Amino acid sequence: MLAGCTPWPEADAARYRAAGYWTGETLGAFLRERAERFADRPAVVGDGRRWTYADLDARVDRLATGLSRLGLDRGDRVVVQLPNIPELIELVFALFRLGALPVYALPAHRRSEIEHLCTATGAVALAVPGRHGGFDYAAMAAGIADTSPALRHVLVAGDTDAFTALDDVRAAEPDAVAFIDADPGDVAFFQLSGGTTGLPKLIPRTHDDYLYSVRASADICGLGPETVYLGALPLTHNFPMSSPGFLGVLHTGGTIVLAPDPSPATALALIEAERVTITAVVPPVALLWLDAVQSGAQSDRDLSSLQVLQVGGAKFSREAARRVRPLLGCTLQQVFGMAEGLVNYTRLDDAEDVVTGTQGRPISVDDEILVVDDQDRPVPDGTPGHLLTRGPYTIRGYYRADAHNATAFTADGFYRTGDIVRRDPAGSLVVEGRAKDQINRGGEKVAAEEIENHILAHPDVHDAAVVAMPDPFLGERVCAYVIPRAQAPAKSVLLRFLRGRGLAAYKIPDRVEFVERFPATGVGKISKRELRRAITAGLRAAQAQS
Ligand code: OOB
Repeated sequence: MLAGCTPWPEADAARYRAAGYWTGETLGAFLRERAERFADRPAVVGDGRRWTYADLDARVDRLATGLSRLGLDRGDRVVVQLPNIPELIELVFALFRLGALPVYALPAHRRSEIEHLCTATGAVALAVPGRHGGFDYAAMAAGIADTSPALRHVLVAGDTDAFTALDDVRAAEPDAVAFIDADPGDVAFFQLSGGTTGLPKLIPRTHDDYLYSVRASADICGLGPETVYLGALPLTHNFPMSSPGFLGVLHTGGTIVLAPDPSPATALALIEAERVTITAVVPPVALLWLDAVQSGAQSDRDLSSLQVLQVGGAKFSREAARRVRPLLGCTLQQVFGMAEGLVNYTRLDDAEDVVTGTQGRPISVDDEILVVDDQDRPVPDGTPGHLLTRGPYTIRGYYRADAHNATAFTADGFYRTGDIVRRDPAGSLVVEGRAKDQINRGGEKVAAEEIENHILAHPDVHDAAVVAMPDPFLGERVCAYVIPRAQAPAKSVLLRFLRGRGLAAYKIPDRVEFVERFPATGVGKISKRELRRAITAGLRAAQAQS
């Protein structure tokens, strides 16, 4: 396995192979095989284009050839920050065919995150759109190219003067010798961890482990050749990629429809026009869709093709869950997953109270689930505890992170998810809270320490503590408590300073509170629990007054 990664112990690997989970298929070969089987069926629809499986496969060969001529090779890392356009799917499969490793970034990421991904993986190339959603990615890439020594290429989907356009890379004719057979047991790509530390950790996923989760997810979600999947969330995130996501759709010969954004106006129009059967969203997006239909703003849409709405990434309230079938006319599926591996689904034939009141159960009978107290002792079903997990598609370590791995995993290889859950007698999990120092802003994960470090870089700041504050729409927002030095900076100045550091917008604190000192725990650590309580009480009092 790639240096810096933690392999599964050989006995477990042998067990996963014997059970038929790890089949030896690689992502490069995966598309070729499906293209032969589903050649003339529609594969990808988006950005004004419609590609069949054969079209996609041929484009992938031509792009892989061009990338190879550019010097990209087996094992090279490529940071991929493309929005939901057909080229995203084309590019990642071209990289798989070369044995190069995509490093998945989100469109919301900015210089700070992308620079980190480039340096932490030694990426040789970065793929961005030119301009997208009002942001100039090519200009951002120019700054990063100056500071990332290994970076040799910036690839742009769209027009570009300064860099290499993907359209110019694609060879006219594919070159059969360009393709390699990757080792199915080795790392295929990197996902980004939601993180709890100063810098986001990288998650190495193998062909074997990931494709198992894709096949099993496609099965659980009832995908088939008639499936039409709307990619509404950014497709580089694990949820719309593999749960069952666009890979699950390609696995079964279905069609992926790409939405440029998940707003009700865009997404519901696409569901109607393309006869979408299933899609995946985070809770705030689901709330927007429910409200748009209920208020009449989108009530004339024909959504009768929609069979399943998957909601995950953050806790979906029971009240909202109950509105899905009456308003959208489809089955709700709750998805509680993590880029590190484990994914839980409510099943399509589960009883209504399971679907609306739990976050589902694991994909596999070989997903080992432990719910434990602070001393790692199992708690009885029904009692909340820390969720630990180990299994055929859950990593055993982050990339090049020995010190962090020592605490993020138990000695016997269980991943400490940082989630507080309770298990009901039927084995379904209910997410009750979180022990990790992270804010879940409507599915977007913010590591408190990362933001604290950025705030601490301001010369007028003495100390900072970032906590979640409740929000009816996003579930949580980001609140920064700051102890100033002699002179407190104006809030607007501090926020401008943070934006200037090139952070994704969702990480910029929604609220800043200046204080003289932080509440302390019994042992003298900052009591974040107390800070969360204070901001929650403050918000309640303000609401009662208004
Ligand atoms: C998904 O993956 P990540 O890596 O962005 O975030 C994982 C974390 C979980 O540990 C948990 O804290 C939270 O996100 N989470 C949920 C949840 N789904 C994820 N918390 C409550 N309820 C849920 N349904 O978010 C992800 C990956 C694959 C599929 C779906 C989501």
